[in-house]
Amino acid sequence: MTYSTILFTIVDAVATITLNRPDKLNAVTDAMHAELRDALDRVANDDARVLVLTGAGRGFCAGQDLGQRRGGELPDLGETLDKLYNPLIRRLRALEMPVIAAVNGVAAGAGMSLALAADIVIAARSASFMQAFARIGLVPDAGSTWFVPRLIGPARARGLALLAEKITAEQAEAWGLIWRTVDDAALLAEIDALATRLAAAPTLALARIKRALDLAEENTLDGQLEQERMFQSELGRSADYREGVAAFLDKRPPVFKGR
Ligand code: LHQ
Repeated sequence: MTYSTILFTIVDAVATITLNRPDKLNAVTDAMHAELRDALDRVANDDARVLVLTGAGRGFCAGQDLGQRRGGELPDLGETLDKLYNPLIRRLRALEMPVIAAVNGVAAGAGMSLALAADIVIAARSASFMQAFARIGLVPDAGSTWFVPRLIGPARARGLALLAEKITAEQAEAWGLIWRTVDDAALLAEIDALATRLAAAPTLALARIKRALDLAEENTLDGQLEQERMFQSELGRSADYREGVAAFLDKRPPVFKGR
């Protein structure tokens, strides 16, 4: 498939998807969804060990492309979510490698949800986040009503969703919505360094960490202790655990294969 709305590369086990409709702040179209599906198939089937998600130009992603939504017959937005957004969010969360969102500019509506679906969110200082949905008469979707209160608590989540105000990257970091804010000029280098580091990490363990933390959102302590036991049994038999222990005892850096 040739892409017209995203850019996609895999270099040295680092997969990068760049949303690429800069004139529209990378608002998401049906065509972009199709290209994202195709790219994510390639990420899962290739030798990628980390995925970076970012945007071209001055925005990260302005959510659903509203240009596709003016007039005409009223679409069933539930169907749009069911067919396009929900599978995308589920897929990113389930991806068996870390996903980094490099938020280079505004992340609004479902664009903010997309960023928050990542495991590690790093934003440029000039970037911003907006639960834009209420401005057009909608409820936060694509996971935002799940992600936001868990990350920053119910009081702030309600304020953000009901008032639909933009917050700065620094505010997002201070509230614990994202991992870190960096200077605009440093974003690329920071993301490169982090992606390179994660591409050399014990990928299977990172995949199980993601899953364990997701399961913990619903589990009792008892259930979670059992879950940890099962994952640890599996990882205890992995090549990377063997290598990690050997490298520690040999006082040398480990060489993980991701298995
Ligand atoms: C856009 C968009 C956009 C098209 C900027 N579409 N063109 C909804 C429905 C279906 C099911 C699934 O779920 C969803 C979830 C959603 O995502 S709903 C929320 C959709 N997003 C929004 O409501 C955000 C709309 N955008 C904005 O409020 C502003 O553009 C923000 C605050 C993001 C940025 O403001 P500025 O920096 O002032 O930029 P701008 O407004 O001038 O935008 C630049 C261009 O991008 C402009 O185009 P133009 O041709 O006039 O230069 C905008 O029209 C276009 N654009 N967002 N979502």
